[in-house]
Formats: sequence, C-alpha cells, structure tokens
Amino acid sequence: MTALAIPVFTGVVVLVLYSAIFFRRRAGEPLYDGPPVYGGARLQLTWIVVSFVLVLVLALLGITTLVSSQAAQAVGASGRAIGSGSETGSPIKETNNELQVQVIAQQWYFTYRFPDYGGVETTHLELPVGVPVEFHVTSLDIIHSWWAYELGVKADANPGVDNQFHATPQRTGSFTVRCAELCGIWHGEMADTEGRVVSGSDFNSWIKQQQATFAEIGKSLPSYAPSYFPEPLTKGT
Ligand SMILES: [Cu+2]
Repeated sequence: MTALAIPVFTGVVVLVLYSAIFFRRRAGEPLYDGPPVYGGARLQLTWIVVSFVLVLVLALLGITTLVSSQAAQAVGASGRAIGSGSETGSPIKETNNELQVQVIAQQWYFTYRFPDYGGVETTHLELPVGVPVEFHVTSLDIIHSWWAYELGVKADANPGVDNQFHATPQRTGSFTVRCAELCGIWHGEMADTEGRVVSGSDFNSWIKQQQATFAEIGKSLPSYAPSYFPEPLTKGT
C-alpha cells in the first residue's frame, strides 16, 4: 500500500509546489480568478481510470488480507475469537484440553487465575510455549479490555461476562499486556505490564512458586467462577 501511495503523494505535492511557485499572483496582476478552463478530456479520463484502478487494487488487497486466516499468525501466535466462526479452520472444541487462564480486570490492574492449578491467582502472566490456551476474560468492576497483541488477543473484560479466546504461543519471550478501554484515572497504569512465554518446565516451576506465594492470600479469595459481579455494597469497606 505504501508503494502505491508514494507516487500519488509525490505527484500531489509536486503539483502543489509547482503551482504555488509558477502560477502565483505577481505584483500588479488582478485579484479575481482567471477564466474557467474547459477541455482536457484525455487528462480527465486518465485521472479517473488511474484513481479507479488504484482504489480497486487497494480494496482487494485489504479484503484478501482481512479474510485470510493467516493474518493473526503473522505476528507469531494463532489467535481466534469465539464467534468469529469456523471459517478460520479449527472448530471450537467441546472437550477441553487447553490450559485454562482466567484474566480478571479491575481498576487498575489485571490478575490471572489458573483453575487447572487450584484456582491460584497471580499478579503476572506466564504461559508455556506451544500449549493451546483458553482465555476467559472478565472484570470485577467496570469495562476494561485485555489486549495482548503479540498473542493476537484483544478481549473486552466485562463484569458478569466470561469472554473466551484461544491462542497458542509459538515462541518464548515477553509480550505486552495493555488495557485498551479507558477505565478511569489510572487507566494508563494498565498499559505497563508484561507477560512471558516460557518453556514447559519453566512454567511448571513458576506456577508452583505462585501457588506457594499466594497460598495464604488465596484463602480469602472467592472460589473460582466463570465470571464475577461487582459488589457495590461491600466495596471499600
Ligand atoms: Cu482498564
């Protein structure tokens, strides 16, 4: 698209500069417009045809990229939202052998619960490489949006809603996690967290360590549920 846009942009800029320099009003010339110009049918036709073809090519480029199921994989992860349908290939599995990760948003941070590991709640996210993950994105208070673009996942986090997404991290490394929904005065604070994709054995030792670290706090957590509702009456007390 850049390659197609550069000649058009250059042409416009050159014509504007050329006109400004060579056709500008000189001292003593009248202030009113010159006489209208007619004709130039060939120029007009060329102009219309070139614009038409350019726009058509750009639209086709955009549409084929959008339809292509490879688009998300280009960033190193295969992500797919439930509801985007089975046209992307793999249908939604009923028997679930994916790693379950619940993303809990609240003002103003994300926490993560792992129902496969006793519902332990962690303050950071690590994922094992090559393992399919089923994300369950929800919120405790207001609307947030969990955005981990390297994983191809961006999901609304709404109280009382279990928003499900699938992704399989393809290589180890860190990824950015952001809140993509203006959610109050410290919304910006939710733009500064980082997740990590690690080897299977590193993940196992990490999750064990998290279970040990958060065991005491875990006792006062509500038991794991697909979603949670705000509790305005008890909030702040
Ligand atoms: Cu937020």
